[in-house]
This record gives sequence, structure tokens and C-alpha cells, in this order.
Amino acid sequence: MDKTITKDKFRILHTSDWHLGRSLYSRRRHDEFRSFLEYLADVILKKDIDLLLISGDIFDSSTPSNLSQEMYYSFLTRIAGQGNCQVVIIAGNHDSPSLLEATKGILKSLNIHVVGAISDNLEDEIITIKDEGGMPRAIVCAVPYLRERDIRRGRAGVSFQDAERELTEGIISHYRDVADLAEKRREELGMDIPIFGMGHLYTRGGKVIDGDELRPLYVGSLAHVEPGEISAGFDYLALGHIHSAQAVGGNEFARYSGSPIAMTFKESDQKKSLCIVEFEGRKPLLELLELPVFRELLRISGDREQILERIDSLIIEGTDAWLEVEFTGESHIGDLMQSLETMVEDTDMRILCFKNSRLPDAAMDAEYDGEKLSELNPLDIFERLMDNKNTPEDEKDELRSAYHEILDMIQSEDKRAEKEGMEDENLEIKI
Ligand SMILES: [Mn+2]
Repeated sequence: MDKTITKDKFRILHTSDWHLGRSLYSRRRHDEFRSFLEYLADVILKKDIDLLLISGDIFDSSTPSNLSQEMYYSFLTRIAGQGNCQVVIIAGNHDSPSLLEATKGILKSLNIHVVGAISDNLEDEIITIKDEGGMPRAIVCAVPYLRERDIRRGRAGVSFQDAERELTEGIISHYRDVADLAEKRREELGMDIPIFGMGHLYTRGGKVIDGDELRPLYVGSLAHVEPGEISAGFDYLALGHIHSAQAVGGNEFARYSGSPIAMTFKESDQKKSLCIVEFEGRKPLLELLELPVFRELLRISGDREQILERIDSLIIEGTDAWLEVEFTGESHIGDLMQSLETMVEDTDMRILCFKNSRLPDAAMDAEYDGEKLSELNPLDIFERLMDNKNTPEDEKDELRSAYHEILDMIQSEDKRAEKEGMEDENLEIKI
């Protein structure tokens, strides 16, 4: 049998961090998610994509609404129905591993491969993608979000630094093990096909939005993994977790695809994209396909006149943008907020957030240095707390790390799995 690949190119599309079900200042964003999924399904068809890689955080919550789940399954059904595109999905920290795993079996019959959690068998993370004729075209190492309990057993008396080091080393060795196993499989096949890695984690040097800028990420206890240490052995590494699209470790083929829609106003200036990589054998060609903006998020700031003027021109434009308005004027704010609400009432525009950075007013609004609680993330609040308690600088890092760990634990709790577990326990007590 001829083992060289005679068929033409193999195209993958990498996306992640959809966060289906996420809202913005309590506003639902189903329309945007629906538009995105329609757009994505069209791209897959038009660009003749062979393999779709979804690198985690499909859902925003571990208990997604029925509507969010309906969107997910409708999309997958459409992809399965429209041609030869296969799919590999890994769970992110927001996803419920057990929820994703629950439909793993049925989805497999549609050539959709799901890895919600690691198992005792590393082979479960290695997927050989075959074309219609049964010819292997690629091998995927689908590593889901790794929880601390997946990697290291908590032991009493282990110092914080040792625990952190064990976690980092555990993650790196997990990637090394799956890459080795995939390499072995490639050798067994005797075919020079590409191997793709998938992961949902922070890597050192990754940049996140902090304030209004893209800044190097501070990750606390969430393992500081060097991108080079987990990308070895992969022709492409499809990462998720960071919402800004970027390559990591100076390697164009180890990338975060970023989220498809701006999740916050801070992300609104970012270009969102999909990563398409075309392989000729193992030779890659990268295309970043810029996504349309499905709903415009606009930030407006200025004094009363500037804001009113801008809103007026937006009304004339007839936009359906969502707005974040910041008053920076010297004069008293007066009834500006009410006036704006009245102005946009009969338009498709909506004001989601109104900030007043004029200090005297701000103090009356019980703000902290012009900040509102609703605009701070949990990490900001922790920083304020440490400042408030005059925590010594040299203790801050360890406290930050411990706090990160708690946040991470809360965020990655698999509520569904636990609910079922509790029911089982109750049953045992009854018996
Ligand atoms: Mn994530």
C-alpha cells in the first residue's frame, strides 16, 4: 500500500473561548453568539476546512442554559451535516467536564471528538483523524483544562513553592507524554502526517487585557508554563484561555485564537479572528481570518456637550451599538444620565454602563478612586484589600497566588458532577 499522502491540502480551523451564555452588564448576547456560529459554519464550508479545533470554554458556565446548549448542538449538527469537517473539542475551566463528556459517545458517531477530562488512559487524549477513505491525515493530542487534582495529589506539609513547582512540572510532563505517544502512533502509521496539540491554560509571556492595554500576564499560582515546554512535538498548538489572539513563545504555530466576540468593553478595540492553518504534508501556512463585529461595543467619554454630541451623531447613523459612557467633565453632571436614556429610548442603541469620573460626584456614589465595584474584577478587589490592610510587599505574591488558587478552584468547580455525586450519596444513606 502506498503510504505517501497523495491527497491535497489539509486545513484546520482553530477557535476557542466562545463562552456561550455570557452576558454583558446583565444583557444577554444570544444574537451575537448565533451570528458567530452561523458565520463559523459558513467559513468551514467555504474554506473547505477538514478539522475544527475548539480549545475550551465553549460555555461560560458549568451549568449552561438550555438555550446555550441548543446553540452548541445545533452548530455541531450543522457541521456534521454539511460535509467532511471533523471536530475536536476540549473542556476549558468554565466548562463542566461531565456535561461535555455526557454526549461524547453520541457525538463520536458524527466524527466529533470530545475530551472533557483526563482519564487513567493517556490514549483517550490521542485522536487519529482519518479522511473519508480511512486514510490517516493528522493526529490530535486533545488535552483538556488540567485541574490541580488531575496533576498532583495534595499532601500535607508541602510548601507553597514546592506545590507550585509540582503543578508546573506535572503539566509539562503531561504534554510531553501525550506528544511522545502521538509520535509513536505516527511512527506506527509510517506516515509523515502533522500532530496537533490542544490545551486550555495560561503560558508565560501571554498577554492579557489589563486596564486598556495588552500587558504581560501575571498568573499567580496558575502554573507558569513556558510555551516552548508544551509546544515541542506539535506541528501546531491550538490554545485557549486567553481572550486576545496571539502567538506565544515566538512560535507562529503555537497560538491563542482568542475569543470570537469582545467579552468586555475593554476588549472592544481588539480585532477578533479565527486561525486557519493549511498543511501540505507537514508544511504549514497560517491565515488569520478577521471576524466581523457582530455587535458594536462603543466607549464614549467627555464632558456633557461632547457626550450629547456623540450620541446625536450615533442616532443619525442608526447604530445598534451598546455603549459605555464616561463623564469626565468639570461641571456637575446634573441629569445627564436621564437625558441620555431618553435620547436612546426609541433607538436600537443601548447604554449599558455609565461612569462618572468627576471626583466629588464619584465620592457621593460611594466609589473608590472613581471605581465602581461592578467594574472591578475579583483580582482588583483583592489588591485593594491588601492595600487597605497594609500588607507588606514581600508577602503579597504568596497571598496573590493563594487567592488565585481559590478563584481557580471556584471557577473550575464542576457543579453538575457534584450535584449528581450528592444525589448518589443521599441514596446510599437511604439504603
Ligand atoms: Mn478559560
